[in-house]
Amino acid sequence: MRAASGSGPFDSPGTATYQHIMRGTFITFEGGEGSGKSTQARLLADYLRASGRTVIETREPGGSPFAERLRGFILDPDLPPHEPISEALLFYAARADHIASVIRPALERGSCVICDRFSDSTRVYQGAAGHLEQTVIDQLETLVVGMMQPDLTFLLDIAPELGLARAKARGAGTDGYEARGVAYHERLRAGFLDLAARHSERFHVLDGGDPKDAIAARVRETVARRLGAA
Ligand code: T5A
Repeated sequence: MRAASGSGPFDSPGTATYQHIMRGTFITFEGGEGSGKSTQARLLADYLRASGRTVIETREPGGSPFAERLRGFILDPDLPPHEPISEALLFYAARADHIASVIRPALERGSCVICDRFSDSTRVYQGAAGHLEQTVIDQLETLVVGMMQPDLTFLLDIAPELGLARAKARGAGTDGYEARGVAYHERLRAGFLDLAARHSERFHVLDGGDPKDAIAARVRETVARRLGAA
């Protein structure tokens, strides 16, 4: 678990309590629709379990019983038009419970937490592409997430046309985000790449258009290096 800048609801990094409590590793996967995040999160979890680690696989929105209930509501394509701030508050309401009931306890136990999307998705979907001011997201982030920032984030970068075609071919229902136009998905892609450039210490950008096995091998190498150094 990595320290965020600014104060949060948890101890400061460098204090005995902070280092004592947070023994696990927090890894997130980010990217646009159909970029292959869920596939890679699952493959990494299988690999780490096979090498003897305790792994918690989770996702956002969702990941706890309360947050999963909110997920159904947030992703309902028939939700009436609403303010970007309302949408962001719903994601952070779900995230607060997810952190408190799943992520933080697992990291305290020393587990590896692998999360399919986390706060970077809010910064990009509601911020860069949804036009909610980053200062508003910064405030919510400080309030809800604080120090619980990922140690490592994999960005699966993919052309929106390819990602959307994959999501469609998979045959699952279309949520409100997938239904938005290609221009919106281009803004998402640019937003993710910009975020990755600004936080290069934790982001690893991978080509989501590559074959699954090749991506998985690169993910494993990066994680092995990071865990080996921990
Ligand atoms: N959201 C979320 C926000 O707006 N703000 C937030 O703060 C958060 C947390 C979540 C939605 O919520 C939004 C973003 C999202 O729109 P979701 O149902 O969780 O919705 O959907 P996504 O996260 O977009 O996930 P998807 O399931 O659509 O896509 P994935 O996880 O990127 O892709 P995956 O792994 O399921 O793969 C899709 C298909 O492609 C194939 C797979 O087999 C599968 O069929 N595939 C590949 N094919 C070829 N080559 C590869 N390398 C492949 N990798 C996967």
